[in-house]
Amino acid sequence: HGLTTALPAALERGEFFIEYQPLVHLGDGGVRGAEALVRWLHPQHGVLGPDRFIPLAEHTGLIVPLGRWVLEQSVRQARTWRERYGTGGAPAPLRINVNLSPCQLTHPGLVRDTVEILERAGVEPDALCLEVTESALIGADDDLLKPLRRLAEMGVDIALDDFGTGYSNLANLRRLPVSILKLDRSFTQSMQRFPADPVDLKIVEGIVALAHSLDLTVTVEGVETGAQAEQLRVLGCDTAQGWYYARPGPPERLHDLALVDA
Ligand code: G
Ligand code: G
Ligand code: MN
Ligand code: NA
Repeated sequence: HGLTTALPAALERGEFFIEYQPLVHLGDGGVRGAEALVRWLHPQHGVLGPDRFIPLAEHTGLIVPLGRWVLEQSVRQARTWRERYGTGGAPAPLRINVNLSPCQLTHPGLVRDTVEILERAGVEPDALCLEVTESALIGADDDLLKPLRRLAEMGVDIALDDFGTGYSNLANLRRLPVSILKLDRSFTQSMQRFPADPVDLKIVEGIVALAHSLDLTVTVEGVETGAQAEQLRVLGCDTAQGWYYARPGPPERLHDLALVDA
């Protein structure tokens, strides 16, 4: 496969770049951070989304150095935002979310690399959230969870991404070192219909109640309208992400959005 063989050189040549999509607090509408989303500016094919090359990078193992690069860039960007919007010498409480592939979870250097990257950038662990998909943690044994647990103990947040699309046992959540549920876009999409399916509303309400009872916060993805945002706020969701607020974009874009110090 042409793209597969081009991947290592692409990393060396600096053909990857990161877009950031803001995370907004549903209560006050303030920006609380952003999710880092990697892209490849391919010399022939133009901009390729992660769905085009992340599976290839996972297959060849390049995901480990690529993921490390994404983490390093994102954490440095977080440092820039936190300084720029900080007040009275204190950094702004802006956070960065970075996606982790299952292969990165099993790579022995994960904890060490993450600690090093945070220290080099001078960023507190609680400014970082690592997103792991629900499917990556289904049936996870203790060996797989150990590095995540270690990171969580240091203050790094772990989010369960695409929540609701896998088949995880809800009771299983207690076993996982996660502090955030990212509710999959499919739930948000069902809010788009009016009137929304009352069963879907009940399901979201139930997930939120369960999450809060386990001290987890709930982030919703794929919010495209103000009506959806309001509905999800009423249902108790904490944070939102989606085109209604902003599409993924360059880091300067965050500067244009209203920032709340809270
Ligand atoms: O960028 P887009 O909105 O198309 O993102 C599609 C998916 O690609 C995301 O939901 C995320 O799971 C994945 N993704 C984006 N950036 C990264 C990354 O840096 N590492 C990994 N492993 N996955 C990513
Ligand atoms: O990590 P994850 O796979 O959830 O990445 C989010 C994906 O969803 C990215 O591909 C991103 O471009 C996309 N996305 C982000 N916001 C919206 C939205 O409001 N609507 C839709 N349809 N897609 C979105
Ligand atoms: Mn994600
Ligand atoms: Na997701």
